[in-house]
Amino acid sequence: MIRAFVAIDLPGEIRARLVLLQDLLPLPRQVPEENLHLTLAFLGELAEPLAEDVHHALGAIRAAPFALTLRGAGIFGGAEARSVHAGVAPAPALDHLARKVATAAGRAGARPAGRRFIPHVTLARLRPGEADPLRLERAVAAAQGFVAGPFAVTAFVLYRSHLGADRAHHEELARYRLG
Ligand code: 2AM
Repeated sequence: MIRAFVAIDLPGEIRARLVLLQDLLPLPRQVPEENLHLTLAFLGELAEPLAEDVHHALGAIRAAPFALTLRGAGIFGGAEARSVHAGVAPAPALDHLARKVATAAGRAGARPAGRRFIPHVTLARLRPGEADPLRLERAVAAAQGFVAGPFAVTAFVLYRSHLGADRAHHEELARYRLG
């Protein structure tokens, strides 16, 4: 089985900015720089023939390149913070691409996670009770001025996630060019 997701990988200079943002926040641990990405769809565990079908469906997507800007920061999970992320400035082209990816993967037979698409780049995942909520909220509020980009999105990627003891390894399976 292949644990798969579709994402936009980020240019090196954008990742470097995200690392600076991570360092400004009181995070018990950080998503490693090489794992920073913007998820378009999480596909879960796919049998290999299905992964092959999904690959062909993703390859048939036609969309133009677009510009993206990362902006601000946020917390998922409310009072019980689960993760901290960088936000994304509104980008209809990104929403369209995420929809096309979910539709293509769904038609190929995968079941993309049905949760609403809230574009973000996860900076840290937290264990229950690990974060000092007030301190974290203050730091995230102080980071609202964060901006990185705009940068050009010219491709999206099908990744295989290998879960490690303390960090995941994301293997690029295929890259699909836009335009
Ligand atoms: P996240 O950044 O919000 O955690 C690889 O695991 C990617 O798929 C992550 O970026 C993760 O999003 C996303 N993802 C979405 N739903 C998921 C799920 N149910 N389990 C694991 N990862 C999920």
